[in-house]
Amino acid sequence: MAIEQTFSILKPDVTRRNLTGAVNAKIEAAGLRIVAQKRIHMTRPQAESFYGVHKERPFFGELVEMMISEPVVVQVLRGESAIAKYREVMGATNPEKADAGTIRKEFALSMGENSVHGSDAPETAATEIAQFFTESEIVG
Ligand code: RTP
Ligand code: MG
Repeated sequence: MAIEQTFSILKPDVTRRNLTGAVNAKIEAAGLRIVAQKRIHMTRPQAESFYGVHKERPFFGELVEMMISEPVVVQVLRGESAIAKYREVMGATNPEKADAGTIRKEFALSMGENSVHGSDAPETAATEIAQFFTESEIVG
């Protein structure tokens, strides 16, 4: 198995409820290392471009409004099979369907306010990381 990097966002419902540390504890307990992290307030163009793949979906407007409503924490996570492992730790998109012990089961409020984002493939991980971090900001 290979060491990978994945891109993570702690969404506004996490920062608003002061759950950054609680979510990070789950990430670290899963063996993923936080090798870059910053708190930002996403701009509308940033959010629209980040979720561009969903721009024709009915929930797109609501999704963008939610992502720019409060600060977020953007991260790079590193570890063995980090992309798949983080998706496992996150749980299903719909928190009602998420497995016990996952971040979304424990913290998510709804399908939209579902606490975290994680890249779904190596290609998207690389583009998403490059959208928010320079090489020198990632410290292994
Ligand atoms: P993400 O991209 O944020 O990691 O989440 P995901 O892969 O599990 O889910 P995806 O299908 O890519 O959807 C992106 C985000 O859009 C919001 N969403 N709302 N109201 C709805 O029906 C709905 N469906 C999706 C969620 O915030 C989801 O994480
Ligand atoms: Mg997705």
